[in-house]
Amino acid sequence: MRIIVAGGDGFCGWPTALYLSKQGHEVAILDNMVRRKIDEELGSNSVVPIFSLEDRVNKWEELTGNKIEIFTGDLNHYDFLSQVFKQVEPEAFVHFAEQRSAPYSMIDREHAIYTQTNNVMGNLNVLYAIKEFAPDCHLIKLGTMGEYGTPNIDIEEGYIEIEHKGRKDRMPYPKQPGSFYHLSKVHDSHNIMFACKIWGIRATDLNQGVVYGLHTDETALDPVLANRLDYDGVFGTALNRFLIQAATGHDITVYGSGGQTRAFLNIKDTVRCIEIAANNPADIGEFRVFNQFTEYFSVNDLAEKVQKVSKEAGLDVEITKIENPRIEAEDHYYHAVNTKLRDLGLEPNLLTNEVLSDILKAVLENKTHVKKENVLPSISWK
Ligand code: NAD
Ligand code: USQ
Repeated sequence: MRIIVAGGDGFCGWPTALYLSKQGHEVAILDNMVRRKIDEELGSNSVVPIFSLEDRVNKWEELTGNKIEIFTGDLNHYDFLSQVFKQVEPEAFVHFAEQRSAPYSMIDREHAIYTQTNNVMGNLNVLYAIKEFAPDCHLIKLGTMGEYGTPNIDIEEGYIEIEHKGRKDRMPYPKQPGSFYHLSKVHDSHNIMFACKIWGIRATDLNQGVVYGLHTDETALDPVLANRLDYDGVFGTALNRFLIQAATGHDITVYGSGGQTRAFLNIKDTVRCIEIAANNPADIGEFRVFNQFTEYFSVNDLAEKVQKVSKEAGLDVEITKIENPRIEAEDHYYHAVNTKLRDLGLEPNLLTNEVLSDILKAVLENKTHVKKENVLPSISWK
């Protein structure tokens, strides 16, 4: 299959591009490198040093004989995007290319506007490009479990049957997101659903949970193929951050009381979920939604797991509850459905102590790259 991986230089996109290439697909990466520029803006970095995209792709070809073409440019430049579509004639378009940090979107007005413009307009351009140049192309779009928020009822996969005043309908599941970033994903979902309805586009919205881990079998082949690993208070995500904090002797930073529960998955399952979606495309005109996670945990559960594994590795790690910089429920019901990807063959990599120890080991090898001043959260929702 000819597949474009947009955002293929990022944390989820790079291992996905390699995995799809290994399965024999013809993969092209589209990326405008903005994530690397945001590191400069924030004075931050990946814990694991990452090589240029050209170096990464050349090393992959040297090791496997597989070519990955690079298109450097912005989804918001429609002429550029049109050229890529005309040249590649994609059968699937995997869309990771968005500003994905909730705290970054909450810095100030400019960052909120950048996030929503970049994400919502970029996605709209992709929809138009599919309509104009590749109407049969399957859009595989990364959404997020955070679109749903934390309702006091079970979270279904995209849709809910509602009975109201004696009548029934299948409606999009209500969305109550918790940041301007998460809201951008809700806006994307609405635009995709509408485009499927009016133009007959086929799309899968993958509402992904928080991703942890760093290596996949492919990125572990050579240091030049290493994946990025964020730890700072802006782009670092809960479990990865806790492991890096443990490795560097920093207290584990639980925000508020720590009862916040979120859905999680290993990066090794992210790449597999994308393959499953690509191999089982949505029908023409179908807007399909999968909840892409394998387990859920409270922030306290995660902190305790990391503390336990770290103690076994001889590290003395404390858990500190700090004032929550976000506005979010800290004590809530959480039960989300995730059967669709399982039904299509996903076999989850669960969060065992062994998995935690492996990530911790990789982090310990790179801990000197952590800039300690970036570890505490600096952005408030208020
Ligand atoms: P990332 O920031 O590491 O990667 C995103 C990539 O997209 C970067 O390489 C960036 O340069 C590129 N990009 C951004 N805007 C672009 C544009 N307009 N044109 C071209 N390229 C652009 O993020 P990630 O962690 O790999 O996340 C990828 C996707 O998965 C995002 O859409 C995110 O919302 C979603 N997601 C991520 C997680 C997670 O825990 N990391 C969880 C759920 C969903
Ligand atoms: N948290 C802490 N301490 C920390 C960091 C986070 O207690 O040091 C808490 C947060 O308050 C929040 C939870 O952990 O309750 C998750 O925060 P996070 O930073 O790990 O994840 P989030 O901001 O939700 O965003 C990440 C990705 C985003 C993706 C989302 C999936 O950055 O791209 O969409 O996870 S989800 O959470 O399912 O929406």
